[in-house]
Amino acid sequence: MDKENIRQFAYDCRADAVGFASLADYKSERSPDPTEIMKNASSLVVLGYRELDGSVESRNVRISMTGRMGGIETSLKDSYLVARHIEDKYKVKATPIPYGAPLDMGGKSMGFIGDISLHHAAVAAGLGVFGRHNLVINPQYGTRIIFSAVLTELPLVSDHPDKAAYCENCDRCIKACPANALSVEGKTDVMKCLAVSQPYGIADMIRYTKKFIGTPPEEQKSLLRDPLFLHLYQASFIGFQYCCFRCMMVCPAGE
Ligand code: B12
Ligand code: SF4
Ligand code: SF4
Repeated sequence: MDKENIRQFAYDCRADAVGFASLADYKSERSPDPTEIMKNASSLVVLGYRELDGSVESRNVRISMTGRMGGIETSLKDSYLVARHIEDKYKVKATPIPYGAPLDMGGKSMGFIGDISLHHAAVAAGLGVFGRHNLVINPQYGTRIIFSAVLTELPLVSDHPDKAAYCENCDRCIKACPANALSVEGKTDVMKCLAVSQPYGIADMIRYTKKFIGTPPEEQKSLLRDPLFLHLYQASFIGFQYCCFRCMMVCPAGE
């Protein structure tokens, strides 16, 4: 009853896929304990948003990123509204979870581990299964789906796990990866992926800052017109600016 009410509410927002996971079924070994976020947390409502084919398939990565930004903004607004609906209707705590940022940039995780691992949450909520590219394949939208979630005290039973094998083992993702980041099964080489998918990220910011500091003041002026600086400036207000969507794009799995 509660699940169907929340599911319908989420669909009425803009979600393309909605699933529920009891925390007992959410298993992500390297992720933090969700009860550190919310002491009496009991379940996750996981929301899926399809990527637009026109954006993902564009040869212009700014256009792909624009489609992604639309998905992120929609998912953020929806997860806030779903959390508010749960608090209003059921008088228990609920909170939206980051789709990506903000991340804990300090400590051991160094920005690589989210507060909740959304692909593990999606699997626990029956929204799909991992493929060879280490992304979740949804039966309807294939790999072209991103996730957000709501953590709540409301006890909810997990949706049925998806046991189907959607990955066709065609190796297209491995061959298409420009960073060669998927050559080892079950593991994405994070540093290789990052270098290509986020060329204006933190590593480049550190490199640029070091170069700037080490340059004599009279030459610093020209460094402020360097294209890399201008890209870093833009990325600093976009957030994570992805410049590669290949593993999502080439995967044939899904409807
Ligand atoms: C940090 C991060 C990254 C990092 C590191 C990834 C990593 N190791 O987890 C980098 C920069 C490399 C990255 C890259 C990408 N990411 Co990313 N990323 C995240 C983020 C913010 C946190 C991930 C996290 O906490 N992982 C938890 C750790 C503990 O996971 P892990 O144990 O290391 O698990 C990894 C492997 O062990 C493996 N794995 C785990 N269990 C199993 C089980 C089986 C059977 C198999 C085969 C593999 C497998 O998959 C994981 C990924 O490598 C999430 C958002 C979120 N909050 O979840 C998005 C997220 C995972 N990213 C996403 C996407 C789409 C991408 C990119 C395509 C970039 C882009 N253009 O959007 C690439 C794809 C890279 C790839 N093919 O793996 C989506 C995935 C959607 C989906 N359909 O699955 C997420 C969920 C964002 C979202 N809101 O939807 N990402
Ligand atoms: S996002 Fe690009 S670089 Fe990263 S794993 Fe996928 S195809 Fe490779
Ligand atoms: S591209 Fe092929 S091998 Fe890679 S995840 Fe999709 S179906 Fe599996």
